[in-house]
Formats: sequence, structure tokens, C-alpha cells
Amino acid sequence: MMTRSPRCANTDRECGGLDVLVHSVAFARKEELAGRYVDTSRDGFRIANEVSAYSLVAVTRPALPLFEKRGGGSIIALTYLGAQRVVPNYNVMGVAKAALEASVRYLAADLGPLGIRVNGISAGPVKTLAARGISGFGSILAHVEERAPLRRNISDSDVGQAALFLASDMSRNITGEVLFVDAGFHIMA
Ligand code: IMJ
Repeated sequence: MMTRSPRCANTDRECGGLDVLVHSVAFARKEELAGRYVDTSRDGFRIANEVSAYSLVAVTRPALPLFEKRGGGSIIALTYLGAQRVVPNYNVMGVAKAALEASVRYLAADLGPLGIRVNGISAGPVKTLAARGISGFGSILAHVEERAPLRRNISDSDVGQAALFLASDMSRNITGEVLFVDAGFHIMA
């Protein structure tokens, strides 16, 4: 039998539904991630927001029938401090992540009655492919190590363990939240 969303037909057939959905996609043109935010082009703004923020809505809607088969579930979106504070060079990505975090809250309100929780993980900087070639990244890592309450940077497995918590029933009454996994860096002035 065909589901309402052919896009999810394979997942539906092979898994018989969905318990967890992790959104971890972002893109801005390289030229938008340097220089002044005020120079962001209309096209650069549109692309960053479509790929990094709208995509959460775009993957969530067709997944709903699969979550419904399981009586609910957990959606997790990866975000960054640049959504809430000005981080050098993060520029239009900060605006896109702000839209993503607001989207987490609106989706949480929509989907709560279906038993689907929606949360964000705001991870500290990690040397990933997405961080490669970003000017000043090394000094940001050093800055976090000096200033974060725990005096260290995080690892990818720290993010994984937070995601496991948000995916599990241990977080059953947490929705619409952004959980910082950043060694406490964001609390500092
Ligand atoms: C990205 C740019 C500027 C500063 C940054 C980052 N800081 C951190 C990141 C301080 C931690 C990494 N990050 C959180 C991102 O969300 C990265 C998104 C990104 C990276 C690239 C690089 C290559 C490219 N486009 C990109 N679009 C988004 O062409």
C-alpha cells in the first residue's frame, strides 16, 4: 500500500514507521561567511534559509504519517550559538539558525498533540567538514577552551549522547527546547 508520502515509502516499508528524525543540514555560500552581514545578498539569504531552516519543515511534513504509526516520536535539529549571539563570520547562517530555532518551537506546538517532540541541540564548535576552511575557526576553539566554565571543547560523541537523551523517553516532557552542549560557554559574558 502506498503511503501519503511516496518520499518516505522505503522507510515505511523497511522500518514500519519512524521514532526519531535528526535534522543536520546547513549551507550558506562561502562568500556570505566572511565580511559584513550587511553585505548579504538576497539570493545568499534565500539559499541559506531554504537549505538550513525550511528543510526542517520540508522533511518533517512527509514524516508525520510514519511517526503516527508509532504513536509519536522525537525530532532533533542541530543548531549553533550564532542563532542567539553575534559570532564573527557566522553572518547569514546565524539568521538561518534563528529561523530554525523558532521553527523548532512552532513545530513543537503543532506536533505535541501527536506525541511528537521537537528540540534543538546547540553544539559548541567541532572540527568537522562544515568547519573546514572557515577563517578564524582555530581561534574560536581556543577561545572556548579558555572561557567555557568546563575549560574544554566538546566532542562529536557529546552531541551524540545529548541526541540519544532527546530521542529517548528520558526526555518525554521536553519539547520546543534548545539544549546547549557547549561546556557551558553560552552562559558567559
Ligand atoms: C561557520 C561559519 C563561520 C563561523 C563558524 C561556523 N563557527 C562555527 C561554524 C564559529 C562553529 C560551523 N557551524 C556551526 C556551521 O553551522 C557551519 C555551516 C556552514 C559551513 C559552510 C562551509 C562551506 C560552505 N558553506 C557552508 N555553509 C554553512 O561553502
